Amino acid sequence: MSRQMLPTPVNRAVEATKFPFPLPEWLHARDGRNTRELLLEPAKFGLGMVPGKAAPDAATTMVCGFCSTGCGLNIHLKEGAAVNLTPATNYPVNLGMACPKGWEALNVLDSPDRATTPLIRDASGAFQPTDWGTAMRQFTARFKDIQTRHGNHSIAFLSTGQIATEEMAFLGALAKFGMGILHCDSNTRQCMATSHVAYKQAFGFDAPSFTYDDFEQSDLLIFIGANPCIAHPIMWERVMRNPHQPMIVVVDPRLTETAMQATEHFAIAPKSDLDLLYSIAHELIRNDWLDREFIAAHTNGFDDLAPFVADYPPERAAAISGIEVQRIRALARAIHEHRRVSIWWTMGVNQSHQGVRTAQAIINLCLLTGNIGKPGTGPNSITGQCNAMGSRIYGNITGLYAGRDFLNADDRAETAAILNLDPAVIPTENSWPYHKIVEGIRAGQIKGLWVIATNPAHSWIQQNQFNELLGQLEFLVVQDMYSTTETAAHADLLLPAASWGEKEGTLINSERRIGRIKKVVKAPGQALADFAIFQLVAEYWGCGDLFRQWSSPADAFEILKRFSRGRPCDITGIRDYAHLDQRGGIQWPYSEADAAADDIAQEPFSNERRLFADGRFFTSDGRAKFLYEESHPNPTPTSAEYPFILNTGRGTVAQWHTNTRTAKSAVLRKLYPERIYVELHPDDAARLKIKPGEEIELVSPRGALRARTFVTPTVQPGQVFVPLHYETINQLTESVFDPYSAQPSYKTSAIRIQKTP
Ligand SMILES: Nc1nc2c(c(=O)[nH]1)N[C@H]1C(S)=C(S)[C@@H](COP(=O)(O)OP(=O)(O)OC[C@H]3O[C@@H](n4cnc5c(=O)[nH]c(N)nc54)[C@H](O)[C@@H]3O)O[C@H]1N2
Ligand SMILES: Nc1nc2c(c(=O)[nH]1)N[C@H]1C(S)=C(S)[C@@H](COP(=O)(O)OP(=O)(O)OC[C@H]3O[C@@H](n4cnc5c(=O)[nH]c(N)nc54)[C@H](O)[C@@H]3O)O[C@H]1N2
Ligand code: SF4
Ligand SMILES: [Mo]
Repeated sequence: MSRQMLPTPVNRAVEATKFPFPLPEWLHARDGRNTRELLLEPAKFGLGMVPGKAAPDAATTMVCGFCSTGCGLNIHLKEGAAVNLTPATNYPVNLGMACPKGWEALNVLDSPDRATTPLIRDASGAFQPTDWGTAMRQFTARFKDIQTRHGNHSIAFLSTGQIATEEMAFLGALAKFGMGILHCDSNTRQCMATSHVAYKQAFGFDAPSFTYDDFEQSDLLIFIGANPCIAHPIMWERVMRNPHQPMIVVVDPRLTETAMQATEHFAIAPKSDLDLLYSIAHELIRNDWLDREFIAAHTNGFDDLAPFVADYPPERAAAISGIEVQRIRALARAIHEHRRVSIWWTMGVNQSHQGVRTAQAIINLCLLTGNIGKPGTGPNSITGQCNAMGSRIYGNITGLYAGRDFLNADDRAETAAILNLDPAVIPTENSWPYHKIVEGIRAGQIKGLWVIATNPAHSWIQQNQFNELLGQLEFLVVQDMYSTTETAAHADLLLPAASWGEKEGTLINSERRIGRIKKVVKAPGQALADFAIFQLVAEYWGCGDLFRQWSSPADAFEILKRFSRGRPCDITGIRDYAHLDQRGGIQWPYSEADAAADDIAQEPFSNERRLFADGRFFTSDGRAKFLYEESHPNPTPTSAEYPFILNTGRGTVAQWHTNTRTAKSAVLRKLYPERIYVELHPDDAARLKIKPGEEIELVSPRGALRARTFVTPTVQPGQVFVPLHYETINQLTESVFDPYSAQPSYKTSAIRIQKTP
């Protein structure tokens, strides 16, 4: 790697932009808005300080277990145990940087509410500690009893994008082929389902094509519904290193930290992205700003797309999105005039009533202009959780391993052959998606639920309804590293899990890079790695013999290699875990042929791999598809009674989701507001006579919450923003889903605000 090791923002102000509006005292912590300062001067904030520990005698590198950036962290060891960490300078992802969560990753492991023994709910409703044997016997007896009385499909699981690929893959096999569980899903549904479906339909495989170097190679970067300054700060640092004086456009209803640092901010009306994107396609076609050669050679459907978007002139989009016609035209022209255009999207797109079509409208723009497969280009979905990508490919949840299909007999036969199983154990139908499982609980079809490494009682949409349904279950098992999560509060049985840093395996980041996690800390008490818990379940369930091959994470990795052979995600060239260490992670695909070529190459191995350089996609004819559909208005419009649009998302760089982990670090706690707050425009505050800092009530037909007001012009009038990290947030959200991906639309609920009585 010839890169400089330290961040050198070349083209933009080195000084972090200060938040341009006055911040109240209680929000000063939210100088975390000013995340660059946290990244560039971590010691100033007490990050990475572990007083009182012994001097290290060795170090090892592993990837961070929070977000999908997948930063490399050097773990400093004393006699094999972690004493401290620092961001790896030679890891191709982060080049010596980490955000506060990464710096504090070891410290959150040490907490009095770690689950250290299995816990069984007693008759009085209290948790009682027990041993693994008792817990497993109860697990098996209760779930089997439900299956006997209500049929195989009456138990379900909800899992995660935050455990190792080997673990989620093993769980998928165990539950679906060993335990007779059909219905299962994961929190990846809340997050990446839209991107998964959008890519699969357009490219024939769920294949984001980019590599992080593209952040540095683009001359026009467009971020749609993405706030990387807060959610993916190290990716944003890669943008800051871009030497091409890039134009940066942010499309977001809020003036986010990212928008503040961009060249242009398009303060779009919520959920009008599809109209905006179609109008840009309209302009590109009308002006013949197209890569006609690319379209002819590598795509299908252009002849139908052109008349379709003819109905979406900028005037129409302007009326809906609030973006002026001239700015829409100028953006189309900018896409035409720049040589390397990349469009990045995250939850502002994926969490929408038409998320899949919006993602595909982004893909269409790149296909129209040939901005794909080349450095600095691409329709690029940024993933969220550290291993959402692993769950998309190897979760064995919505499809069989490595992009295979439950409905396809050949795929089932191959799967059975690779696992040495009777094909009859493989379901011939698809699982219900998350929201159908929830409905299944309501309808009494699902009676038992196993929740692994996710906290839906906080994070699932329309919380009151969901939590009521948890109470209807006959048996709820929660497998978590802490015993005090909102979901654990409803559990009949809690299984204590070892966490990141306490177990082995691999994670796959946003740019398809497979990196290692390692055991550098002993798990507390009797907590076990999720992998080991699944092994116990297999034995107690009585199907252990089917899964002898899954004897360790490293063996599971070998199984995944076999599933990947000849597929777009081929990783047969990765020799073993040590190979991942040597190479600073490896991006898929990496076939045996790739590895052989690398081994004889004179040049140092290039650690940046892009897809589609040859214009061949994974569809049967090798062409990408233009996909589109009429845009529909947001199904949850405001009304006289509920006149505000509630937007939700990431609040600070120091908070992670439901805050089970990040609340455990004293340093992180200082970097975010302790109490829930709502961002409200000054005009609305004045009209409603709400003072800054006043506690107000937010009400939807589904629930209510109280929050402190942060009066700020970063939100538009008529819109409010509340971070998702506080327990009550999903009281207000409404069950609306994308029809293709079934991903919840978390960002556009109609609510009213009122003074507290
Ligand atoms: N610090 C921190 N980092 C994280 C996480 C965390 O919890 N904390 N979580 C990780 C995970 S799992 C994920 S999925 C990612 C999410 O990363 P992001 O998607 O970047 O984060 P969000 O804040 O959820 O949403 C992004 C933006 O979408 C905007 N938005 C809302 N509605 C619309 C709309 O209709 N159109 C457009 N164009 N934009 C809209 C919001 O205003 C918000 O600024 O972050 C990852 N990184
Ligand atoms: N309103 C609103 N709601 C949202 C969103 C939004 O933007 N707005 N975003 C959605 C998105 S994108 C996401 S990804 C979800 C996230 O929602 P969740 O997945 O529910 O959130 P987390 O807090 O990450 O939950 C992970 C759980 O796993 C536990 N855990 C951590 N490591 C391990 C481990 O190794 N093993 C085990 N067994 N347990 C472990 C943690 O303690 C925690 O309880 O939230 C969604 N909810
Ligand atoms: S940016 Fe993401 S992967 Fe990197 S240190 Fe922060 S949380 Fe970890
Ligand atoms: Mo997510």
